[in-house]
Amino acid sequence: MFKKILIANRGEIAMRVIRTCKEMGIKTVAVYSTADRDSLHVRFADEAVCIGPAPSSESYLKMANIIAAAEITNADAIHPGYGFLSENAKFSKICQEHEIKFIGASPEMIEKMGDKATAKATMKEAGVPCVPGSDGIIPDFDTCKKVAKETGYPVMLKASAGGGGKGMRAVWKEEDLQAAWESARKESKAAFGNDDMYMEKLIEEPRHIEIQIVGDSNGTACHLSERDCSVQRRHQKLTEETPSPFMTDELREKMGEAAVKAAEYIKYEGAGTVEFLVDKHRNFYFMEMNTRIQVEHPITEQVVDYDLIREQILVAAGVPISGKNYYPQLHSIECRINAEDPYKDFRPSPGRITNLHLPGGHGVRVDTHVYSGYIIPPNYDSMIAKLITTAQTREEAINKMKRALDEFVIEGIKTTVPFHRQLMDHPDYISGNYTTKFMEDFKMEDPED
Ligand code: MV4
Repeated sequence: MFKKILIANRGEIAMRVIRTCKEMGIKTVAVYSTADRDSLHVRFADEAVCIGPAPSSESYLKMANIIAAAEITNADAIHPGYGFLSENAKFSKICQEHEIKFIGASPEMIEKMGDKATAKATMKEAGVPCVPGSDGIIPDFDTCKKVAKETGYPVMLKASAGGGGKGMRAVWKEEDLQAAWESARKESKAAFGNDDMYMEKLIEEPRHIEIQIVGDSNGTACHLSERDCSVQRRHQKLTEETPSPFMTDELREKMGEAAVKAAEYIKYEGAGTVEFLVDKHRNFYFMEMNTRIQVEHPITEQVVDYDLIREQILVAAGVPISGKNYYPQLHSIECRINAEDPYKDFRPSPGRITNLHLPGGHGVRVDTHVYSGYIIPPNYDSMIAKLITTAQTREEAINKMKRALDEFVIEGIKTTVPFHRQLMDHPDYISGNYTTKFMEDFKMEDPED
């Protein structure tokens, strides 16, 4: 087993990893930028190393500084958390070269799944259902026109290097195709330095349902059921739940089996997520695979009673998994609490937290790094806490969430707490009848009106 793990991240996920390491008797090393000098992960780790100034590009993304921090502290593994270097093939490779275990995917795996056209082709080969469309990358506009006609409008143009919706265009008729083709390529080139495009049939009003998987070094994989992440705004998830209100036992069996097949086909090692689009007829299609621990992992932990960070560490150390799948025994909901003003188009609201009271009690989990007096720097992600409630039924989990949101006191900055409180009263949320389009129609009710 590892003796010392360096956590190449900040915020709540750094705290999350430190907690599990402590429980496993593993020493921890925090890294921090000068903006995070007073962060809790710095205080709670056994050692801490400053890796640069506030901008991520000069600290949390600076590979040489992180490797140097691991070497001077004698860390034998690096946990990258999510974001930053967690899906960086070059960093995974550099860790290998320095004989430091990267607790994440191999460079080859990251490359294969990072390129969306390659990922899709691989999944198709594995027998995982994929959205009909082009056979890989489209070489030119004439081919694009031909493929669109064969696929049938509406279609979705997607950047192979894409993610987060960048370089993606829905096209409803042939006369709009050329403009979409050109602007999507331009956007992709600017964002990723690559303008390879592929095409799919457009799935209208889909749900985003993902399956958590774990694979070991023997090539065995299992799934831990689904998370419904359909409540998103500009490709940012706001809340997630498990089980999905749209799920049936039969669909879970089919999607779980597809995800395990995907993981075993590529000999996936570690924790990963297979994302699917699910249409109104409950057809499901492979969308992307994430080769990291995800923000929303706690809801899965709550309903299957399983520490995913512990499992990542065990699998990275070569411990085999049992291979059995896990099914939800409870219902769990996560609300992402962001330092944003939901009344002002969710604009960032960094600054000092002048007063804080966190909710608690039975079935309430708060994963956070903030405290009263903490200053939220403007340089990073705006998520400051994850509020997770767990109960026997969905209705109870919603009631618990309402109670916990009402208890949540945070002063000095604006947060998304009022948004979540209104969401929990929305008829379409309560009925479970929501899709990825939900937020397009959502309007905050102003308490002043
Ligand atoms: C789609 C789609 C509809 N049809 N593909 C969005 C992120 C990107 N990685 C894939 N995305 C989508 N792909 C086809 N063929 C709709 C989306 C999509 C979406 C997916 C999941 C969650 C939120 C979304 C919001 C807008 C569009």
